Amino acid sequence: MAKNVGKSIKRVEDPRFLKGQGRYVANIDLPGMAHVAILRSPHAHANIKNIQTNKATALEGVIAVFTGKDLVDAGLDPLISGFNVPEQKVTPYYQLALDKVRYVGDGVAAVVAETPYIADDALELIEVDYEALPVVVDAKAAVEDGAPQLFEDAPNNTCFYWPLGDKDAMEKAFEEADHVVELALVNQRLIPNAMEPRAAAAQWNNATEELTLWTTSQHVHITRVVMSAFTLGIPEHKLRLLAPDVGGGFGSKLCHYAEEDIIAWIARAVDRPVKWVSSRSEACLTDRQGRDHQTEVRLALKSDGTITGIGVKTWANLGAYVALVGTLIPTALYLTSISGMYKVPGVFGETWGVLTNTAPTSAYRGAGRPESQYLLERIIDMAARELDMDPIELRRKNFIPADEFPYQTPVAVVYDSGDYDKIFDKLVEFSDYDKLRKDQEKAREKGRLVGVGVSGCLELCGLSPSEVTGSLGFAVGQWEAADIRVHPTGKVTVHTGVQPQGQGHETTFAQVAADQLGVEVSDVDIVYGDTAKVSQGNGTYGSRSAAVGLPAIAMAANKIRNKAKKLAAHMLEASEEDIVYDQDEGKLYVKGSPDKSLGIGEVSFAAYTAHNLPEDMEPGLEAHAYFNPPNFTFPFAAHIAQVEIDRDTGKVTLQRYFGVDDVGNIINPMVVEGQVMGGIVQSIGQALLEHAVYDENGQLLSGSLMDYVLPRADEIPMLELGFTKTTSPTNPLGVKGVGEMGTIVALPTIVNAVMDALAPLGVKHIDTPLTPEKVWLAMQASQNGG
Ligand code: MCN
Repeated sequence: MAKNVGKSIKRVEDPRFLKGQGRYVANIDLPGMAHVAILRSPHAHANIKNIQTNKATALEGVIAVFTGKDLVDAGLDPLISGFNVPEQKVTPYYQLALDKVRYVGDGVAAVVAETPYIADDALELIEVDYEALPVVVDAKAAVEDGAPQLFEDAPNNTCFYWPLGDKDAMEKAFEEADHVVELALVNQRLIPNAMEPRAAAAQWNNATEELTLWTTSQHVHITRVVMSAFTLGIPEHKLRLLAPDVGGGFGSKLCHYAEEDIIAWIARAVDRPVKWVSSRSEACLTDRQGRDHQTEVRLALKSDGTITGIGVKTWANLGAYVALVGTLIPTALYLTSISGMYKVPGVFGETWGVLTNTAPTSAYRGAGRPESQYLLERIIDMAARELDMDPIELRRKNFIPADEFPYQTPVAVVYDSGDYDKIFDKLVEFSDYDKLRKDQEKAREKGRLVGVGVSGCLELCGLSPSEVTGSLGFAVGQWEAADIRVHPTGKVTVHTGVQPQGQGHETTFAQVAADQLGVEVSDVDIVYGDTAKVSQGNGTYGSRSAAVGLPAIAMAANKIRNKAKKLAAHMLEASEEDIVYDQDEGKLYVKGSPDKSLGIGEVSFAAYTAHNLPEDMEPGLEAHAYFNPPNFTFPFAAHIAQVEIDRDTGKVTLQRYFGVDDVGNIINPMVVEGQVMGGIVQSIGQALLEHAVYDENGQLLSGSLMDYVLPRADEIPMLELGFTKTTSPTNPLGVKGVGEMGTIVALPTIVNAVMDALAPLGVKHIDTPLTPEKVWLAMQASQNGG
């Protein structure tokens, strides 16, 4: 029985956050620090004919003003695409626009001044002569002939086309189907809205020619490679990146942003520390946004409900430029899970990646997988209604049987492990599904619009196997690294290449390290997010930290244990094979003689004093490990929502919510529940409230939190959660990721519930967000025969 793993230990990081002692990039204040503000394009599409910066430069307190040309002249190369789809078009993304702006918010010039206020004032003195061009914001409209063109080298604004699966098998399934269900849906654009807006601060050391950049990033090592090898050209060993406390990322900080290059370059150019902090409105305009898919999905079934084919066509809006992983999301993270939990022979999907005059899109919690599971779980629900089957029954009929894992899907990936009947059994029991249905009947008899929505989902996560991700198009490896240093006194420092933005790594990682080494959680310090301290890593996204980061720690701990055993054997004059490393008690003893024992601290002290080491043993007790797993992990979930709709206003009230998740072995149940809850709440936002709306001129209409509606505590019902456990064979800890599960499953669950409530009125589908206005209009249209 593990001492710490599996326990709901309170998060050790929380006291500092609760006391306001977190250290964020915006808090960094260095002697002589200057401040940067960035001029943003007010046009969605325009040629830049001229930029006059003289008046801004002349303002008292302004240190310098730079344009895109200055950066290019100084040798800065454009941002890169870190994932490359075959035949992906090259569409240069300059840190500051050169001759053309392509979305409202595109950077045009940067002002450096003594204070942030002077920098902001100076922005108004920069005169830009724009020649406005026609605008396109909708992905399907952008691929039409005659649509405004963003880049000459990307005809019809099509950056790539990516097919996956067996087209012939899919077509055969539809030819032979008894029943075909079709749905066109929009997965609307979202703004991630991390609580901490992005920021960057940089310091150049003229003497050592080293540059330090503090940045709100989910992956400092990847950003360092990109800045060193591709954009800025400062050698990797002279470039130190730090992400101190990061206040939420949700995928939006999984990117290398223009501002990171701009701030780093300016610090060197003016030879002063500089800082840029985004405002909330600037964040709405320029943070990477999520989703924005237009999809046509078809499902082929036999009359008994057996699903035989899935066909998917998606136009994915990439925005104006390809973000670092912008093309990864609607391809390898999307089409690889379009058959979900189901055994379907004919599966084929295709994505067109489309450039439009909107902010670039990229990862947002779930990133590609909420999109795939939403279309699948929606159309399965529609099929159940059309075949007059219970939605759980139809799903059960098509699950991949538990004894068929590992399971090769028709869309490239192999599922590691799963038991989908088991999770639905638990959900049915846990939610008292039969009673929910009976209560619904009674409510319907009284004329109330009550709906019960069901959804399953699975997630490809634990982004890892480097051979696979490389073959898919990733530019970097996806292993993880860990370093353990046992200090002479037995206290432990763990360096990990992943880095939290709120996921509680300081606690859960310490739980694993403590158990692995037989020390207390309070004796372990988890260090992350600093390239000078952590030698290598790939950061946090794709729910990979537990499944890829923790095994690296376990592997390094194993090396430590082995060395400690060897040393203890020498100290106790026993043979190495007879030494027991007791991880519960934190001691090493001779088998059969527990009184002949040494504490971990005694062994590590001996390792460092090195007065009496075995022959060939080096002093010290530290180890390094890389973990490159053989496969992704595939956690899964089954959720139910109960909603009621107000007939007069169309307002949806979420009344009850049940979720059962399977994330393999759980390190910290409280953290895991928190992750699932946070994820569900984000999808309540997508289902009912949030939408990044651009008008036809490319102006962002929901550019502030007055217009972009986030869910609030009073709209969230009690989230009743349970778990099943199907361990993953892909890592020694048997864990699967959890960080995105709630987000992936909750959207179809809630939308299915709303459509279930509206079914008696004949409403089949409404695109999210299901605002009162949209629901009410759909109700009116159906009552008027529309
Ligand atoms: N964990 C566990 N047992 C498991 C799996 C995970 O105890 N079987 C713990 C882990 O040790 C970790 C946490 O749960 O403390 C989440 O682990 P994991 O699922 O590996 O996800 P990551 O740590 O890699 O986090 C990434 C994931 C993603 S992709 C997004 S987006 C996201 C999310 O996590 N963004 C978040 N959760 C977030 N939570 C907060 N507060 N803020 C964000 O920006």
